[in-house]
Formats: sequence, C-alpha cells, structure tokens
Amino acid sequence: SPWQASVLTLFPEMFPGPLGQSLAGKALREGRWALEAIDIRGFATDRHRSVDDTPCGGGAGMVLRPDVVDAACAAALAAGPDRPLVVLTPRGRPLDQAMVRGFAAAPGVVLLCGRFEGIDQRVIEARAMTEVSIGDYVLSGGEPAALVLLDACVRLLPGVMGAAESGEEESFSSGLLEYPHYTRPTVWNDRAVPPVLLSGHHAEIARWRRAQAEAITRERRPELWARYAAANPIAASRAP
Ligand code: 6GU
Repeated sequence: SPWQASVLTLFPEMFPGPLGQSLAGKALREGRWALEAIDIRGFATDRHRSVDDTPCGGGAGMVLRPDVVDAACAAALAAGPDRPLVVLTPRGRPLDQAMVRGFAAAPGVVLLCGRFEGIDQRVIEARAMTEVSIGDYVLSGGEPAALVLLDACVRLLPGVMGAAESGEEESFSSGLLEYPHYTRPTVWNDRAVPPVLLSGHHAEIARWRRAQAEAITRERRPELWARYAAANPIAASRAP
C-alpha cells in the first residue's frame, strides 16, 4: 500500500499536472505513491449540481457548502481513513519542512483545495482539518498549493530520491539556506570559481560552505538564523 494522496477539487484536470513529470512522476509510475483527484462537484445533490452559496452576513464571492464538502471528505477517507485532512488556504498555518516530514510519515494525505472566497468553517471544524498556507501571497485557488505540498512530501518517500541528494541532506535539515554551487568552466565571463573549491582541501571546503550558508541565512532569513543560532551557540559566537 503506497503513500496515498487524495485531492478534493473543483478542477480535477489540474492533477497530476507537473507531478506527472520528473522525480515525482517517475515515483508515481513506479507505484511509490498514488494520486486520486476527486471532483467535489460529484457530491452535489441538487439538479444544478451547486457546490457553493452566498456568504451568510453578506459580502463578495461564494462559499463552499459544508454538506457537499463533507460528503467529498467521506468518500476520500473511505480509501484510507488514517490520513490527515488538510485544507489549503491562505489563512492556514505556514507550511514548513517539519510539517512536510509529518505528512510524508503518515499513510498519505487528503487535500481539500479552497476556491471562491472560502469553505464553510463548520466542516473544517467538524472534520478537524489542518489549515495550511504555502506563503504570504494570494493564489486564485488551493490547487497549486496542493501540488507544492505533494512535491515536498513525495521527494521524502522511501526510494524516491537517490543517495546523492537523499532528501534531507541539504537546506532546512541543517536549518540553514544552501551554500552557493559552481561547476566548470572554472572561469566564465571573467568570473572565477572560488579558488578554495578547486584546492582539494575537503575540510577547508566544508568550512567555507558552512560559512557561506550561515552568512546568507543571516542576511536573508533572520528568523531562521535566530533559531539556528539558538541551537548552535558555537556557530552564533563565530558570526560577525
Ligand atoms: Cl494554500 N491557497 C490560496 N488560495 N492562496 C494561497 C495559499 C493557499 N497559500 C498561499 N497563498
């Protein structure tokens, strides 16, 4: 029984989309994970197959109906009941690598994609859904966010990534942003590769890379640096 993703959406044709390509696509074809896109409209009950209605209290846009969403959730959970139910919404908790590790360690996920102005809050509470956002900007729907979350999970599944990258070797397992990368030619448009990387001194290279990663994290992501510095007081004391 592979890791099972079920996506509840009004646009099932958006899946697998980019997840049918590259690393995730290969893993999908190899049966290391499975993906089903479930059309929420299939759970409408009236003649007009309506899934949304006007907001109580007034205002712009439409709200997904709780009864329709609940029926779609029940159908998804029938295939694998022990999976977290996640709703993708800009008002959710910001996705981070620790959450991704948790989802990847579960039997799979059920992802509900928000559309219109929102989803009736009662079904979110009744189903104890986890509300997740992928960042502080607004998408027109949760589908691209669901694709992002799934990509982040799938690359951590057993057998998906080679030993070379190994999923958690790089950035965010260390708590630092990545050091810069270089390849041949050693001089390009008057720009030289940093000489230390051509020195063959492995310990010196590792030190240089760590210093670069620490500097870029401090400059770009002070909140990540604060967390790293608290966990690595020696590194913090070394910093300028
Ligand atoms: Cl999860 N959904 C939408 N619609 N917009 C977002 C988002 C999610 N995360 C960031 N922006």
